[in-house]
Amino acid sequence: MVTKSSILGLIAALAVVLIAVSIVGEDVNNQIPKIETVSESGSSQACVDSGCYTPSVLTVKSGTVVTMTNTDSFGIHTFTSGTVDGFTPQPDGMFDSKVLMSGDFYERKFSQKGTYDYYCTLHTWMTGQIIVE
Ligand SMILES: [Cu+2]
Repeated sequence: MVTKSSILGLIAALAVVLIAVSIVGEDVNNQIPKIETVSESGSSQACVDSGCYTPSVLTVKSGTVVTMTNTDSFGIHTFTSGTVDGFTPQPDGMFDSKVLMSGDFYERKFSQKGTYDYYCTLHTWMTGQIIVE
């Protein structure tokens, strides 16, 4: 039997689902602002296709502080802004973590919208991108 209260209950349940969907949708544009290095990314180029940084493309909103951590216990790495032409680094001077020992991290706030390429100065096959929206 359909009662007035069961219909109200159904509407309430639907509202909860819609709110949950909208929160999940928001999270897509609001990734956790951290980037890590892939294990052993410095000792071989096996990571190139899947990404030597993870995520290899990070999208954040302007004003976000991004934490870049060397989680690779097998090597030292950098997060240096710029591009790599062949194996020749072309730093653009926007940011540079300098050498990070395993476990070390570097933080930078991204206030300006744009696309920021970066690479590892020690292993120039390691490249990534930060997109600030
Ligand atoms: Cu490296």
